[in-house]
Amino acid sequence: MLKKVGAAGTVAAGLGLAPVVSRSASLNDGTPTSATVSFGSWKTPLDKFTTLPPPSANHHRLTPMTVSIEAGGTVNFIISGLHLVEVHADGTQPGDINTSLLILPPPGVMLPPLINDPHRRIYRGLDPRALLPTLDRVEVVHFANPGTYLVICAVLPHFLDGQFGFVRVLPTQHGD
Ligand SMILES: [Cu+2]
Repeated sequence: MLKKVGAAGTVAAGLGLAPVVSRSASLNDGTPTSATVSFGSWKTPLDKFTTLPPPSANHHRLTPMTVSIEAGGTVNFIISGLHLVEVHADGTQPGDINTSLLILPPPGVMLPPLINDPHRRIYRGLDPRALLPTLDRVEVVHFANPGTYLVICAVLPHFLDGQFGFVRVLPTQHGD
């Protein structure tokens, strides 16, 4: 009996369980250090099992439109559909994006143009055209410094339809 308890204790110590609990408590000051954004979503009713959905089956929005995290935190973009995640530097507004700079699809290919404005762009995600037909994915972006960052979908018709939002990165509250 005593031998069994001792073995279990050894296993727990080896996994480092106690330090993990202690660390998460020290970071819990009320401001999230990560946030999740739904980057496009599938409308219902829909059956993706057998058919590649048409563009009209997707809701081209960021949900929520604005999230707040602490500096050093992350945003988990959960991407559903043919979208291209881009983050632009602190203070960029949607009107600053030059929508005349485009990557056009090859002749005869029925795909939308992609915005290609590198000005103040600090992150660009995977080219969704290369991912067809399996578009749904996650991209996690790290934000080191405070600021208000514009996030857009660089698929031209989506951006023009209002698929953008903001990440507010607040100064770190905890001391470590
Ligand atoms: Cu999009």
